[in-house]
Amino acid sequence: MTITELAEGIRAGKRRHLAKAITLVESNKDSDRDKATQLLASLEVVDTSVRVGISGVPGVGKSTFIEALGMYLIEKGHKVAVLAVDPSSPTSGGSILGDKTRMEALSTNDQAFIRPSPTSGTLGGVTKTTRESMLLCEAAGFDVILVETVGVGQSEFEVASMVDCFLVMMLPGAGDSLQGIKRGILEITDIMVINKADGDQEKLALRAKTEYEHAFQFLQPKFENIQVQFLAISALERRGISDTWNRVETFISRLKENGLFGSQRTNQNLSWFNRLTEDAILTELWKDSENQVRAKELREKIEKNEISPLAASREMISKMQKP
Ligand SMILES: Nc1nc2c(ncn2[C@@H]2O[C@H](COP(=O)(O)OP(=O)(O)OP(=O)(O)O)[C@@H](O)[C@H]2O)c(=O)[nH]1
Ligand SMILES: [Mg+2]
Repeated sequence: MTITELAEGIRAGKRRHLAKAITLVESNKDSDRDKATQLLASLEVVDTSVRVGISGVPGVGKSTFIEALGMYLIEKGHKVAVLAVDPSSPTSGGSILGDKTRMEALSTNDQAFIRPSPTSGTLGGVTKTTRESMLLCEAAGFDVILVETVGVGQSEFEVASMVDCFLVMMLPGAGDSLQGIKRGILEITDIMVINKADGDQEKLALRAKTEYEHAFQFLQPKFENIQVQFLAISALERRGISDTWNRVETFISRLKENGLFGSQRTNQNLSWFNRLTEDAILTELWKDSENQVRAKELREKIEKNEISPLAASREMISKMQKP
């Protein structure tokens, strides 16, 4: 399939073309990177979408929630793309395939598009191509992009840096203390959803919600004038789904009213440009065999304590072959 055909298919909202294009974007081959760049350049930038990150520990109910939210949004006339970023799964789509049972309706609905992350361990991490995939989904007419992450390593922070709104899912009971929360998560949270507020756990969930609300009072807000939202829901019983979406929309409106929606996206683009460029420079430098040999020699000297890491690095830099 040519780039033009791919682009036409995407513009027409064809999921098969979208899937192929994402595969192209995910490829590490130089020639594919060129084609991907060409494809992205030929597509119109659509900036009317809403990008939402959804994170939480395994088992919190992300997939159940996304199935419910996705179907709710489709009923409202939206087209929903789900991009899953899962550094814990060693094979491509390991967990999302198992997830198909939990996203049964969504995975077979033609207004939805679900895509697992590429195999972990690729250069630049699992989120390396998620941004480009997101742009492709938007060009294909998907106006709500949900990026799901289980939150291992840096993935939560990476996802938070590519979405408009970051939603964190919590289990009831975990609110007893804030110690269970990974450092830095609170600072990137826009909406906190305590899931499984049903049956025996409903009271616990409501209490957790209050506790988190109190804890957040002492934190510096991410955006001035925009409060973090808290709610307790049951993804399984589909309670609180529309309420959650209303909070997302309210959050997005507040961003827009304060001129922050566009500036956040611009800042994200700028830091993404920096990351891509730095990665590319490093790749180019390490392609040079002289650089490789010199680094190897210096490493051996460090092992024998013949040179300090600082001195070695200065020597490396001073004699570096530039691409
Ligand atoms: N009681 C109750 N159970 C829920 C709720 N949401 C999800 N579950 C259950 O919790 C389990 C895990 O749900 P998933 O949706 O697979 O959770 P996940 O966060 O996607 O998990 P990973 O993909 O492993 O990270 C399943 O057995 C769900 O049925 C809820 O609102 N209430
Ligand atoms: Mg899941």
